[in-house]
Amino acid sequence: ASTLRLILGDQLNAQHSWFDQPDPEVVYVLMEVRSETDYVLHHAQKILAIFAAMRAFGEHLRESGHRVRYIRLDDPSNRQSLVDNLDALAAHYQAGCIQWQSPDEWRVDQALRQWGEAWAHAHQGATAVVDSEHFLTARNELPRLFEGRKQWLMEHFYRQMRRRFELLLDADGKPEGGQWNFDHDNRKRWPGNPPEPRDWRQPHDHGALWEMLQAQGVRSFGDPQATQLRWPLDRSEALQHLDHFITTVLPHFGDYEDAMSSKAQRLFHSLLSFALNVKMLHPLEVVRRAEEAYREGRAPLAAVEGFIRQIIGWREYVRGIYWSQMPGYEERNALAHRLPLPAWFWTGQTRMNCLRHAIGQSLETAHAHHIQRLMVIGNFALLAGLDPKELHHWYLGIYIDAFEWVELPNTLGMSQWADGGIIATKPYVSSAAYIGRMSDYCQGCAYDPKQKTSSDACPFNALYWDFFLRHQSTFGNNPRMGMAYQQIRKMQAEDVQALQQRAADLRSQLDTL
Ligand code: FAD
Ligand code: DLZ
Ligand code: SF4
Repeated sequence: ASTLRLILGDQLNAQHSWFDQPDPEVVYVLMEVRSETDYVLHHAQKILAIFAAMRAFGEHLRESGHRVRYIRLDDPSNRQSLVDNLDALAAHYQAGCIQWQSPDEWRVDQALRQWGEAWAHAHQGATAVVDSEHFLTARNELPRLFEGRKQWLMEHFYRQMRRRFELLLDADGKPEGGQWNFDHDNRKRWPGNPPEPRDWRQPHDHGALWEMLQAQGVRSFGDPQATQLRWPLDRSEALQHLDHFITTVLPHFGDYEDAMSSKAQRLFHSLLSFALNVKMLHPLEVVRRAEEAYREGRAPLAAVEGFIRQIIGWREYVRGIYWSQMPGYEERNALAHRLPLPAWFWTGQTRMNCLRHAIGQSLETAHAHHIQRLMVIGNFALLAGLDPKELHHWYLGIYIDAFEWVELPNTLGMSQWADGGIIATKPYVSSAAYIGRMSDYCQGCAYDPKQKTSSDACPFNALYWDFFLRHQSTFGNNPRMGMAYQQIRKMQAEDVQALQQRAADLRSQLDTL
């Protein structure tokens, strides 16, 4: 009897030990299915890039001598769900054993487990779940690493990872440069120089794939760029992207990590999240390359440390949070926020320049960098009181790198405080002052960043104070938010009332802003 091995669309890891040796008894299975295209409304580029990368991976396996069954979306035999197709394939290949790599999403993990149990029982077959050989920590490791601690601080986790993988340590095992974290060096405004790196990535023509998706009625949004898709579609392209980032972009990553500009999109971010999340690149190879650039004097410590922290720190940490909180995490709504997303989330058509730019760029490229996601879009959503689950679906759909294990904790936890503060010790909110400091968005905005209550006042300002007023019972005693409440106590009653009135007006007409 043969063995079937399922490979999911975000498991395109050519280095996996599964592929060490071709085995004529083993059939590798990849499938394009409606259950995966339709669980949320996706950006067109996300579907195109995943399908194109899956197809390239199937080809690569075939060329390496493996047996591959690739089910295309429009294949007449396609039953359009992972488990229904597995049923049919198991019968077709008279499989005695079905194997899969640990899925990263709770929904898929559950579906495969339940199906596998029933199938093994009915057919006296065997199933096996193997590690995806990608992450640096085990799925359920986080609670143990934080045992006995009230707050699960990322920084604590990060230092353990630095030690465990001996990254940026000096000869005595102390942190390179005498400190673990150089964040305070990484908050510069971008003056327009050095110039944003030119987009050198090779465009791919996926017009035919796009036509197939349309003929099949797959719904999506955003600019497909079907004839010039620029995301890396196999490991060798991903390695070229990594090379380019390390040699020409990383040196400036730190300085402008938090900067935003209407004259730039990616600034000095790596654009590696898609390649990492579909497992074309291993996190350790990426961070070792960055460390090497520092050791050889090609990139400053603050940039390299900041970059490494995102990958061995935040990325692994949010995954641990996800698995410690699922199922049910997506239902959390600690601040009881219920407003629907304004229509301009789908068009970018708002007069607020920061949001027009951040959302417009997301629709155009399926990417926005961290501060755009957190301090423009997420910040506005939190201040306005948008429904966190609806927002979660929007983030899960729009970004090229969005997979639930990483998107959900970032959106619902870090950005919306909807988990009651597991990830963020205080909500990430700001008025126009922060956005004005970190970007040029406010110049040339229809709204005035200095005004609070006039009809042309920046909406962030009144919404900011109203947020603290509305949530005084939750945050009033939080020492990290004492400053804001102190300022409120100093305000005149009529000023407070004017802020609240302006905020109520704004919240009642979000679509028109
Ligand atoms: P860089 O800035 O170059 O960073 C390098 C790498 O570090 C990234 O590729 C990514 O793998 C990792 N990284 C950085 N920040 C984080 C973080 N907070 N959590 C996890 N990994 C991180 N990242 C995703 O990969 N998928 C998502 O769906 C996602 N959703 C987000 C939603 C919100 C509301 C916020 C605030 C952040 C989200 N992030 C998500 C984190 C981060 O914004 C992206 O990883 C980053 O913008 C990807 O672009 P880049 O590769 O150029 O990143
Ligand atoms: C995101 C996505 C899409 C759009 N389509 C597919 C697909 O057709 N087949 C597949 O195997 N995977 C797809 N994916 C990625 C999956 O959603 C991802 O594997 C799960 O979220 C598990 O993490
Ligand atoms: Fe955004 Fe307000 Fe600045 Fe306009 S004035 S760009 S809305 S922060």
